[in-house]
Amino acid sequence: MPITMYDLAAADPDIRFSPYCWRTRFALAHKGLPVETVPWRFTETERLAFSGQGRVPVIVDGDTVVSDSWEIAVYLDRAYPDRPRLIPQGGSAHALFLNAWADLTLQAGIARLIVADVWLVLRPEDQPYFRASREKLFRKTLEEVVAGREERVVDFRRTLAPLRGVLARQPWLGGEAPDYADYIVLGSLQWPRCVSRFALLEDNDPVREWRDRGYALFDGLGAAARTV
Ligand SMILES: N[C@@H](CCC(=O)N[C@@H](CS)C(=O)NCC(=O)O)C(=O)O
Repeated sequence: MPITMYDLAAADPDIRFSPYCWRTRFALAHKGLPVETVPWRFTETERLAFSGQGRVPVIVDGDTVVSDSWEIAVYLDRAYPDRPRLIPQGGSAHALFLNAWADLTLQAGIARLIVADVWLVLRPEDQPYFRASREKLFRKTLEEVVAGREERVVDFRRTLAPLRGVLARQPWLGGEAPDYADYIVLGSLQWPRCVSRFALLEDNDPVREWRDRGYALFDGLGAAARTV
């Protein structure tokens, strides 16, 4: 039986844009596990009540329910030890650091450039919740948050220098082959790619070359994502 995954959707149910859900999509593909995704919207928290919390991704694997993308990756390695590992055995520090960096630094930087574009792709009934919750967080309107992004993106690109440093030495963040370290950051970068036409990365950026190689994995899973 395929694993079920609750996946954040835009008004267009085929636009799936959550960075965390993308991490899980790549993780399931890496494990070779079939998945059926269920579109979920921001205001449908009661539909996730069975998971004991209100955020996606959530996976249902037989009788097991797991939420939180990191916990899902850990679960998949534990439940499917014979399939390729996502996180090296006994060596989770590298991926755990990337997870925290992507959540707190990378995605915060991306949000300041594209958060108003997220609002645009949502269903009208989800827009008030998204605007109110994010404006409370930023203490500004969404439009004020993204103002001046054409100039500010230059500083954002500089913050990706550590990725470029690693990718100059090895083809994947995981080393010679991709692993969950790659899927964390590929997930974060899939979010702006799906909801916004704003050019986050320059064409000749090595991060972009790696990203496109990552999106070609698993028969082009990431490349095939519906974008605005
Ligand atoms: N730490 C969680 C974060 C999950 C999360 O924040 N998901 C967002 C979608 S990108 C969500 O469900 N947000 C609901 C909301 O903002 O109300 C993970 O890694 O899965």
